[in-house]
Amino acid sequence: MKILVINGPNLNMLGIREPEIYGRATYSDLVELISAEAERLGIDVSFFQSNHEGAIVDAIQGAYGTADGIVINPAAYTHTSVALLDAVKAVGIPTVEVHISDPDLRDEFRKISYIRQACVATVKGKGFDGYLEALRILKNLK
Ligand code: CA2
Repeated sequence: MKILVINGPNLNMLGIREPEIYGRATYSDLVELISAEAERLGIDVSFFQSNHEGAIVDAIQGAYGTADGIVINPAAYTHTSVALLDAVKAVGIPTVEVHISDPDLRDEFRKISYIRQACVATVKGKGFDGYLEALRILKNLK
């Protein structure tokens, strides 16, 4: 089983700023944690992070015909991007939306998620463990 893990804008800054919201661990710690769980689950995992909406659309399209599942934290694009919603719908790959924090408990504008309606599940407010839960959700769909 192949899963692509996509992280959106500013998540490359994990561990550098706002530790009170996102913790002290870095993006490479996150990649390491997910890789270890994927190995345990027998999943072939790959990673993509970008600060650019179009690049994320390209990554979702690139998963077509190659990935069995997508885990995506679209970060701020969660709350703005119809393009990401359309891309997930277009490829038809089971996708889990993940958020490190719980956006529903923060600013009003974070309560909207465009991508959510195309996702099989949303995991939020569980820190980095949310990505591991997302892997297990996708594995259990198979
Ligand atoms: O909780 C999440 O995972 C979010 O997707 C993170 C986004 C935010 O816009 C969403 O509402 C919820 C922001 C990611 C920014 O990441 C940073 C990491 C370190 C320092 C500064 C920002």
